[in-house]
Amino acid sequence: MKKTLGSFLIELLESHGVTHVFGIPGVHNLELYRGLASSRIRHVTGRHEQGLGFMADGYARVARRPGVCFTITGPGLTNIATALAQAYADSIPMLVISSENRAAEIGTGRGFLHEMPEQLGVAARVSCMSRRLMRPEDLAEAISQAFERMTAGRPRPVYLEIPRDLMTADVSALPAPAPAVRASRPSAPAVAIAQAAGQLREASAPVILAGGGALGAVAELRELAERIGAPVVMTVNARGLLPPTHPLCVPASPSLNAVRALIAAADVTLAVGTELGPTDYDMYGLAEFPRPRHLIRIDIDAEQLERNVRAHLSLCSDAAVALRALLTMDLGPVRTPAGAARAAQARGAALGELTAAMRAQVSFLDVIRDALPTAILVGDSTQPVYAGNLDFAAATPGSWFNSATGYGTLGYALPASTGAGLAAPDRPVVCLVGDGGIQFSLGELAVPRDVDAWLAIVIWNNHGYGEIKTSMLAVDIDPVGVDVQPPDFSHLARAYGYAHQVVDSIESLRRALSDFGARRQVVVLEVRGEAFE
Ligand SMILES: Cc1ncc(C[n+]2csc(CCOP(=O)(O)OP(=O)(O)O)c2C)c(N)n1
Ligand SMILES: [Mg+2]
Repeated sequence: MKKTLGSFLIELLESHGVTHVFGIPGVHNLELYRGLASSRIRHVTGRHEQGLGFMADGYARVARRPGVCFTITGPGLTNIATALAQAYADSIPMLVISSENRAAEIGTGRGFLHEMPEQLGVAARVSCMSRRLMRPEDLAEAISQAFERMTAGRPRPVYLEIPRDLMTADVSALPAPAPAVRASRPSAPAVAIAQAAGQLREASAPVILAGGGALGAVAELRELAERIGAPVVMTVNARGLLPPTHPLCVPASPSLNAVRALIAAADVTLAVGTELGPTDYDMYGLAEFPRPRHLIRIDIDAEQLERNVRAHLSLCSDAAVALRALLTMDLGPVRTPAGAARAAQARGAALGELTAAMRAQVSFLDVIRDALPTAILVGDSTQPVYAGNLDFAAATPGSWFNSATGYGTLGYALPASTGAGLAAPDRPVVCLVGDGGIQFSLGELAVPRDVDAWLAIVIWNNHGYGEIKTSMLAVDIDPVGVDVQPPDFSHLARAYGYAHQVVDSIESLRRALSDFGARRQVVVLEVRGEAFE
């Protein structure tokens, strides 16, 4: 019986453990859908390709596996390019498989449907690998290569395009795909580990800076921190690595003076899986992050070790591999209590740096976390998310991520929260989005209903681009273009069959969350922003 390349692709994805594909079908990629309905893979249809990409991103962060998307030639690819760029900036593994015109049509400029110049080149700019399938017999190898690139080193998006005429090729004579092998992760040489261990053993006031790259090393990082008594400063993507009640937890931004003072006073600073990049370490672009007195960096990406802040000792390694090796070494006596006092001091001082409005917004987030301890909070670029990025203690690793950092795309939160929920179907998800940001991806409001999500869409409604208005006023620009009126969210919720509630006090927030937490549902909670200022 004939087996087409398209149906073979589905088999290959299954063999790599893919459970969900986020896609929008069209005539060009039709053949990718052959065999999908009878496979174990669940297809989730977005309403715009940017939404697909953000769903895959949210899915990948929570599942800790690549998110996979199917798009069409041309506009499908340009629409998803923003999500690719967001995933690239945040080191998220995502595989976008797109159609291309027939091999002989590509690059002719004749004006075929969806034809665009240099589709492959556009995708290459926002992915760590961009490849066109040239021969049907290369598919299994191409998919293996894609998964290797997404999982063996620094995770980043990968792009694969398949000319339409290849999709129908008969591949029934090709051998069955070999089982996927897990690539080994890079590790630092033993001598560098020994050096780092020696420096940590001698340290009397060490500090750890943890980034998203440490999320695969939760237990190891905690054990190391406790052994050497190091407060753990967590970037946005690392929040929750230590629970809020842990004595060494510093869930505050290294952009704050209090946290910088903690690091400045450290004799040894160990940075694990963190870019030391400006959106975490200098969130408001006020002053470059100062180089610590003695910096040890662990990063899986050799190039990243050269960026932002030069280390005194660099270890190119997977975080868990390096930390496990360090834990086998002599690190001196256990010194948790001394570090706990420094962590407590930094936490207190950090809170003191927030404005009253920001403190109110952090309390708002605390109420959400405490009412829904297992929830995943997915944020957009909106005021309470900025405040949280400065000083919010997430309950668990990976339960706080947003687009207010890094690439910073408005409209991320709604689709990303839907994807997050698909990866953790038994956990409630809270989408934190502004009235401006949600309008960037309103169409994706339909998807939570499609997938029977457990999602609270918390809209911070301040009737416009609040933070941008504040920024204009701060530099003496007469506000213009920022007082944009939102739609009536109660009508909008009704259009999709979701309940809608207004939240204008901590009590009404608690009530709404308790109802939401009691059963699987999608609710729209419209927050009157001014009530929390
Ligand atoms: C795609 C995109 N376009 C523009 C911006 C610039 N921008 C950042 S925040 C913001 C306003 C967002 O308004 P809203 O979601 O209501 O949040 P608020 O500041 O009012 O809390 C804008 C326009 C952006 N981050 N992303
Ligand atoms: Mg707003």
